[in-house]
Amino acid sequence: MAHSMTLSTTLAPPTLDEICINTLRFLAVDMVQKANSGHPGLPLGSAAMAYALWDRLLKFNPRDPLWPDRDRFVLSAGHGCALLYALLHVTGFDLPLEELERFRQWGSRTPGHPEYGKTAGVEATTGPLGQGLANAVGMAIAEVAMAARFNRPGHTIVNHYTYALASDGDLEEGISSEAGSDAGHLRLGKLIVLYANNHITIEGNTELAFTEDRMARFAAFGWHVQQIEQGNDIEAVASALKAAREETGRPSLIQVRTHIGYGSPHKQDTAAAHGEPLGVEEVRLTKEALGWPVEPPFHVPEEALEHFRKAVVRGNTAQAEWELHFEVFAKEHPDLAADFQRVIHRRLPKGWDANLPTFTPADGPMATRIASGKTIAVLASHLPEMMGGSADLDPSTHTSIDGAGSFEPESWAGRNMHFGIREHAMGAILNGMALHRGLIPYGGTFLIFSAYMRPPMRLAAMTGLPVIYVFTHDSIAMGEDGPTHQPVEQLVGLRSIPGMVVIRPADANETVAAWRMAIERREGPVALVLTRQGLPVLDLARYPGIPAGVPLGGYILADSPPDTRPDVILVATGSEVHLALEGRDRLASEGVQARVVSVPSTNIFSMQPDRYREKVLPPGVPLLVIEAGASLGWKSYVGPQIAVIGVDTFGASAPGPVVMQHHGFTVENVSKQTHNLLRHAMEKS
Ligand SMILES: Cc1ncc(C[n+]2csc(CCOP(=O)(O)OP(=O)(O)O)c2C)c(N)n1
Repeated sequence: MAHSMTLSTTLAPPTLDEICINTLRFLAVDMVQKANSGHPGLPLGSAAMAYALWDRLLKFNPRDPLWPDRDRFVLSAGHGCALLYALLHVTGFDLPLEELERFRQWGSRTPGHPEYGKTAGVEATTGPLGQGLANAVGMAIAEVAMAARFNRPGHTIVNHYTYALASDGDLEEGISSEAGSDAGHLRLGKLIVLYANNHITIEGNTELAFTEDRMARFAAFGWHVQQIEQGNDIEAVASALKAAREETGRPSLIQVRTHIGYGSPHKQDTAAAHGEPLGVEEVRLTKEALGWPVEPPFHVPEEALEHFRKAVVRGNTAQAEWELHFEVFAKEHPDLAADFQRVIHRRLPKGWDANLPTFTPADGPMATRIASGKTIAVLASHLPEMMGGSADLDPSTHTSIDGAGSFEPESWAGRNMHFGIREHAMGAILNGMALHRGLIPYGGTFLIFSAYMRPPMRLAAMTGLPVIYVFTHDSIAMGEDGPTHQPVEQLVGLRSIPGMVVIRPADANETVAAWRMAIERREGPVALVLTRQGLPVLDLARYPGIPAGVPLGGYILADSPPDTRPDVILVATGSEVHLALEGRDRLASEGVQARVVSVPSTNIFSMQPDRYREKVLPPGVPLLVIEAGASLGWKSYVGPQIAVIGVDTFGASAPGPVVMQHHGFTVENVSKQTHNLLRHAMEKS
């Protein structure tokens, strides 16, 4: 067993660095042991390199964890969070020792994986492997984009590094290749990844499944790569980190040979150290092996604490210097400085929604993706912080900002991002950009491929990140490309993510209102779901309720004649609203009075007070729902007297109108289903 630095084998008294590293190791070990749950192996093996970074190089202020120009540190291997909590505690963040003692317990600030917003100093919610690494790419992108926008000769207001600590699992996940490839292409020189190469994952040795040359792989992505054979050698780690910082034209990967469960006589270098407490006896043996007092647990030697807490003075000083510099910058560039403060605090400027388009039937038929593109053009002219793009689909998604240039190496001021065909990384990069703050990030692809980016979308919702998704080609009506490209279950799937707001506008004017909601929503992500095919524009003169109705999620678009209770309510979303309107006319000619309710967002509608919802959908009135997506969700949503025209198969390859017709999206079927529904209701009453 390679205990080259165990304190018991050296006669010399431990150095302060060694004491500090062991403080981190055993805080983590004791946390896991007390919780009887967690991952001690990675903290034991990676404490030294994390210490080298946090002690020697990382720029942060424990007293102001959100200082905009701090370095970012993402623990991509989120299962090793006991190490992060130990670092946050000892360096003086608002994380008292009692919180470490409550690791993984109800309501603690030390949850089982890092959760952004729960713990001061945690920069990203991590745990699903690979996400953190891609978040770091997004943060590094945000840094260069912000620097391009705000720095001026003599004033480097934005100037920080982004670090990530990644494990084998992070690098095995495909997203690390997507994000790594993008970062290499973009030449993100201030992104530095420490890779804990400990040869162990859950099932055993990495030889079981992970044998490629990781260094060669990242070098091929265009990264600067370095290797360290002895992960406990903090001087080697520190000098590699410095070399990485000097390499300004490429992101850096530092592959560090670490030992999972370092110091544990029976568990080091075995999978047994990965995800379960060492056990009381093994904790004792490990402490003894590394020359650490067995009792008390959660021991923090005074000299270690004193040393770690220098981070507070260091951080305060660094931030004060930055603030002084910012004041001078603000005198010379008052508008720019005000704008910096505005975007960092996610405030919208006055007049941000001026000149938003309104459309008339004369403009139509217009696909909502086209209306979205026109809306982006106006919004982006007022909101320089809007930055986004698509996964190689811009000609289809209409997500680019005309005249704003491409965001490419050496062209960091460009606002149009080219994510390449990398949806998974795109989602996580957008999260990283939002976490960094200062930008309104958005990304587009076809609705069907939202499935490729669900893991980061889920994290965006969990974390409450204001990210905007532009999903086009939103139903079987997209036609000829066939079932592989026709979304069916995506709508209900996205709606089911807690905190995700899905908006599927019915026409160009609803699309403008949807974008307004997306920009205004600061507390979580919004998915805009848009058509490929042209749709009639709803005349605002005839339907004046649209601008006020869309923000409520659902509203009465066209009612039964005044003072009559509708016989049936046709509930529709997106492109099917037009079919509902046609159905209403047809039914009127057949003596049935129908109300049409447009529901651009079920998520938002369900948040409205009962009173409002019952006004829109009075109990007892039968409902026919028309939506070109899986019917799941609607039936429980609105009660028993309901029928759904939906899509519960995979669609088919044919021109869009033909596919829609075969799936029952016709006026005839609306009429037929309504009569069936009413007959059913009569029989039951
Ligand atoms: C996407 C994803 N899949 C699976 C897991 C479950 N998981 C947690 S850690 C881990 C692998 C552990 O190996 P490594 O990344 O090398 O971490 P170490 O063993 O060094 O702690 C797995 C599969 C996960 N967290 N995320």
